[in-house]
Amino acid sequence: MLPHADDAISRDGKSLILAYDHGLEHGPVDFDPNPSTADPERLFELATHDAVTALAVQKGVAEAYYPDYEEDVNLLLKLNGTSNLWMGEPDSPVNCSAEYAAGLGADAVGFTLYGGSNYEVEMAEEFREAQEGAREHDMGVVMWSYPRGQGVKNDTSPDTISYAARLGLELGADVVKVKYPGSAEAMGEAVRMAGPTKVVMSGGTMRDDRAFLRNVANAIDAGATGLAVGRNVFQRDEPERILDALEAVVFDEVDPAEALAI
Ligand code: FBP
Repeated sequence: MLPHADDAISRDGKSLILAYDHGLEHGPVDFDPNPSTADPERLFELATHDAVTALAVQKGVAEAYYPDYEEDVNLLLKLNGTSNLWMGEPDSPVNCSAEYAAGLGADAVGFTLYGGSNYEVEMAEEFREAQEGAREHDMGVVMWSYPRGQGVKNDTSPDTISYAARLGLELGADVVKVKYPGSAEAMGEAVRMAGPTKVVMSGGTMRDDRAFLRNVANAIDAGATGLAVGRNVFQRDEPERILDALEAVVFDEVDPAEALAI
């Protein structure tokens, strides 16, 4: 972890990363609730919202759309990813190098690590290459730290999430993205384990406004520095409205009920 390495994808030390790698990770089904979001252009437009500090996409989407948005959107390029069609032990093939990401204009790279998977050893070696490559090109490193697979009984238990956060620190991520462990107390422990590595909360499946914003506020209170969210923004009928509220909760620490009334 290097001080300030994530500055390009943060605002006042906090981050709201809009995640849009779902076309690969889950497939077109994730666009069903809001069909216009199948068009990456819609997400790049959303990413110009003041609340959004970076847009996370895969290489192909970046190649096709980022040239038109370089001025207005910070790019977080995922270097690995897997489809829902894969039915084996959790793994995530590398599809882009840090060097290629730098050439596309990325401000940071993203990498999924499935600790506890039978492929953990290979994934950690691949992460090393990505992390060191990012350092060479002055890009931040965001780890999607998602323990799962044969070695993991409960992938969102407080112990598992603390371990996930710690993996981010140990392996040299600037920001580690973890699932919400169910309470502010458990999130606080994960933040403590991550030390100087910043912890952001994963968005998860669609929830009602209040419940979602309450989790986000709890995570911020517990020391998380923001969130990396996909479905809970782009599957809504009015994604801009939830971004307005998230901006208030994450950056101004406004109470969720008040944020929704803005
Ligand atoms: P959501 O906010 O929609 O949960 O997205 C976060 C994310 O990490 C995405 O970047 C990724 O596509 C997805 O979740 C993977 O989720 P999972 O592997 O748990 O299905």
